[in-house]
Amino acid sequence: MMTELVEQELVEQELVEQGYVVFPGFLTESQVAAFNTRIEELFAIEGENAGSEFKSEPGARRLANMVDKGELFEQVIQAPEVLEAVGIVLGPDFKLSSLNIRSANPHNGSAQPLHVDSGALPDERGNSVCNSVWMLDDFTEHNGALRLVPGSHRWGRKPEPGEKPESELLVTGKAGTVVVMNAHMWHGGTENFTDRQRRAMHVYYTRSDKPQQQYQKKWVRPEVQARMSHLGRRLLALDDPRNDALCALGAGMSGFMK
Ligand SMILES: O=C(O)CCC(=O)C(=O)O
Repeated sequence: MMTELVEQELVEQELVEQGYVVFPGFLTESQVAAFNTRIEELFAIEGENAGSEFKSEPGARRLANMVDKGELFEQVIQAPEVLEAVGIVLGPDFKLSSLNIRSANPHNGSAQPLHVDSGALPDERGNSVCNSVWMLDDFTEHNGALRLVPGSHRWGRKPEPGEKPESELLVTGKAGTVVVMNAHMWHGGTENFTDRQRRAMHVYYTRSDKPQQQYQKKWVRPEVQARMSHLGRRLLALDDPRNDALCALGAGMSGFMK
């Protein structure tokens, strides 16, 4: 009990001060394998249309609208430990913004720019965006691991093009590791210098008064919506007229993709 409390306080401290927390070994090897099998199946089925529900990115394969694409993804958005960490960043009132796959191509020749997700800065109510990056391959120094700038979520501005603070660091880890981050913190994928894909799942949340990046009620098929749990429906904002109105005005912002 005591240990749990201490661990919770550490998670909170890291998220508040550094802007991120790492959960190693969050998924087992067989869970990682199951995600990757389904993801490769989807890349093969969707072909050139892969990711078309959102945006494409040079140097990376992407899939979007993942809640719709297999029961294992319906569970992913509801992971209690991740939701607890997201609540520390966003407060109690949040929803899923999008669930995407990003796979940095072998020898892709460039890094993502440092960015904040959805181009969002904290506002008078505080933080509005929180992302989790689920490693589906080992993230190494050479294969396009996530870079981030600890504490930059408190700087109140976005990075200038090409800006590279000295405090930037690389987050490496084994497949199955999950990084929860305040997505106002400057971050981005790095260049993949290896011969293999580097896959990750991005489970992205936003405060309830902001539009979803992908309007889940539009994209997730009715039969999938119908079998969602109470928590799942709430996270997808399926019964939330305010979300309908917000998304009608404009969903779909990325931090750097056009
Ligand atoms: O996949 C990664 O390592 C980070 C990707 C990212 O920051 C993004 O696509 O917004």
